[in-house]
Amino acid sequence: MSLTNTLPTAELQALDAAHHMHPFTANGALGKKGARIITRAQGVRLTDSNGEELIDGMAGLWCVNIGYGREELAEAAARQMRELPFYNTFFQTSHVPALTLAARLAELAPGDLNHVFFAGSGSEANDTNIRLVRQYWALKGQPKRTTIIARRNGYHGSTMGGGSLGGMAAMHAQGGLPIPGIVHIDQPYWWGEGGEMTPEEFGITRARLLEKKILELGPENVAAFIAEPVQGAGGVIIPPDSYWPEVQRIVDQYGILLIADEVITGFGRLGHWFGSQSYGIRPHVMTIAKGLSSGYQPIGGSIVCDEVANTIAQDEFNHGYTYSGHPVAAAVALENLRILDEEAIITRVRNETAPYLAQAWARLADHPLVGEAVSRGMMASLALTPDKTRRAAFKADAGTAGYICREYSFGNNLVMRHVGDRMIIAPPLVISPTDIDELIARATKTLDQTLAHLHREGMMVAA
Ligand code: PXG
Repeated sequence: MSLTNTLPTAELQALDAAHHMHPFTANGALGKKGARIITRAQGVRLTDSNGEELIDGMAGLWCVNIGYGREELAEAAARQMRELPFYNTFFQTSHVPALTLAARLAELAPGDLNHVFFAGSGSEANDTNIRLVRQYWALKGQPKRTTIIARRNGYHGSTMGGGSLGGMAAMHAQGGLPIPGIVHIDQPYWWGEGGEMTPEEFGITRARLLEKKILELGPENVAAFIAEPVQGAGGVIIPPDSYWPEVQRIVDQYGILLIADEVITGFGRLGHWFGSQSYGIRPHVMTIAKGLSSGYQPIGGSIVCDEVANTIAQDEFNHGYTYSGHPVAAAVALENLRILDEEAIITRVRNETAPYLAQAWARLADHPLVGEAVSRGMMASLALTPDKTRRAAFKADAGTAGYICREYSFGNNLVMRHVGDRMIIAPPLVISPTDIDELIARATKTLDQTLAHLHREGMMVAA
């Protein structure tokens, strides 16, 4: 049985509208418009139910690192389903896929990040991290160390824990977030918030907010700091070079734990296995998901250093998920890691395609609508602005221009997202220079159309 193209598009859209509640969506409005139905994919391209072909500039949702259509992963899943489709790892049992994947991750992860606690997603893994770091300090005889410092406009998932660690105002406005014991400091977003400072000065200033917050709370009450090496969902915010070294100094000085949320930056996106390696940071815990399986199966986890894991091991850790280390997901992840490694995909990103993308993308900064065009590895973003000389925001509500741009982009068969008035891409790591050229051509056309639209509607007005 095939689940694709069983019905005409309009009927699929009607069923979707009637029964399917989409995440992060005003479902009433989408129901009227109709969702775009994606039916198949190959390489970096998606096909929709009308037969249109799109370049997937977002690698699914920042996850399809090896690209679509890799038979080996389908085979790995089928083989594992036949052999052992499920078993748990709770009650003194283990299985080969989970233990092999844990060992492989220990090999790949830097330093003494040698232990893995599995989850089904990045959100679940961050919920694990909250309990893990608090339990660590409790076992160290410092039970008051419970507060976790995170950042505004960071994203760490959508569970109660993940959504609380995240600093998304729109999420905190709903459902009673954040939970107690989590506080936020400002992000290192120079273009939007740096004022008259140089990026380097601003990076130091924003890093020192961590120190200020630790001192305000009392270091004896602080468990950990969590951050993404590069903010993804927040708009691909690339921190100034001065930021991470100063954060590392502060974390070391006050002896708090550092959690690097590598859900997006892990598995090659920044040209190394982990973003922490790109920035030279030494986390105690890394959150992983997405690129771990290239999205072919839902799987996430926490990679934990010797000191934290050995301490946690002293007592029962009352935490876990049915699907922690799911054998099919683990088998698929292992096959994905094999392909990333043996095909030298990450090396190619670092030495060839990321520099190529960086050059091509940077040229978009010449466009009259673009205030900055930045990239790191296979993550890139543009700031749309009505006045680039002043790094100005639009008079219209944040996200109005960005949404218009996104609509043109989808119309041009390029999946490029907007976060407020920033446009973002994070294509599969296997994208070729020719496809990068095509992506840039569609993005340029999109910017031209958006600029014409904003002029027409009298919206090129600064706040
Ligand atoms: N941490 C980071 C850094 C993420 O980007 C999560 C945790 C949560 O992972 P799960 O697997 O629970 O979704 C993420 C997820 C967006 C968008 O709009 C980004 C994510 C998820 C959904 C939407 O860019 N990132």
